[in-house]
Amino acid sequence: MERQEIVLVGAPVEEGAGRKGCVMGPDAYRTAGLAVTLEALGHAVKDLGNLKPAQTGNVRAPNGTVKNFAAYAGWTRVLHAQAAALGSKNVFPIYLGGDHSIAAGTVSGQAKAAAERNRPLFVLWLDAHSDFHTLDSTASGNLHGTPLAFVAGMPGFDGLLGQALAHPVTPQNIEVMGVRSIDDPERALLLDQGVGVSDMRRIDEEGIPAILSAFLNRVKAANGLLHVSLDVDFLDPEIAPAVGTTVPGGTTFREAHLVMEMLHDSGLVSSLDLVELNPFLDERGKTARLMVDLAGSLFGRRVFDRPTRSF
Ligand code: B3U
Ligand code: MN
Ligand code: MN
Repeated sequence: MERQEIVLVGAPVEEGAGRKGCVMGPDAYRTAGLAVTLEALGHAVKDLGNLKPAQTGNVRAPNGTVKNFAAYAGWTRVLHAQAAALGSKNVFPIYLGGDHSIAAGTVSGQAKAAAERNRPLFVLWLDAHSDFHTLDSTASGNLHGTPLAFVAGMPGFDGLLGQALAHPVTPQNIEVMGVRSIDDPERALLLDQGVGVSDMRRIDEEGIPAILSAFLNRVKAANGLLHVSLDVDFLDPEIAPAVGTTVPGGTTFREAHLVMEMLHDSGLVSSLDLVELNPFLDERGKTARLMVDLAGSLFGRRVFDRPTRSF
């Protein structure tokens, strides 16, 4: 990867999560030194600061279970517009969450920009959960469990943007990796739609390199762009405690860095979400620093230089 123009976009959103605290996420990444880490790797970094949600007037929740639907719509609209604009420029946006509901806007906006450039958008969803609930299937009503279904074009979400999603991500172009908690309706829909799912068993049996290189080869063959959405709970809670929805048995420090290093070497990644960091639950900044460290690996930090491998 050459020198990148990186743009940081803060999305202090916590309404999609079941507990408060993700609102502090963007500032925790700043405190943990995200910009200086990326600059030290030779990149240019511009921080746009934190966005505010769009006014949505009288958007109504589609049912009584979903929580904070108007906030979800307001954030999705502003982030969709921002991501569509950044995706048409020669910059690399990093969206600083905020809970994972921000990805409804970031990914849909990046997909719009990709479509305008006649490139398919692929999505690598690094998460303990698949976040593939529709507004009808969610039992918790926590909307951070729904953004991937929205961006994949599943029905029932028109209230979010106020119109149908014009550029959904093709479900077969999505890979959910690190997953170890899927609810029954999500499982059925993932299977039906042909979404790629590498759960922890598959990671244990096949290993990160085989799974990820196969996916990256598909992105490359399709001349695709790749959005990476990194949920803190992709990582094992022992190394990343600052998240409201810990699930044991997550990826290790070494596996996570390997994912980032392979992504870097592929040269295919064009945008990134860092989501679900809840600094209120952190231990002396350990999780925030790990997330910044992983971003460093994605942007080219390596211990020993050798000619770039292509996957
Ligand atoms: N699938 C559950 C749990 C969950 C999803 N995403 C997160 N948690 N972070 C739900 O509430 O939809
Ligand atoms: Mn998630
Ligand atoms: Mn998760």
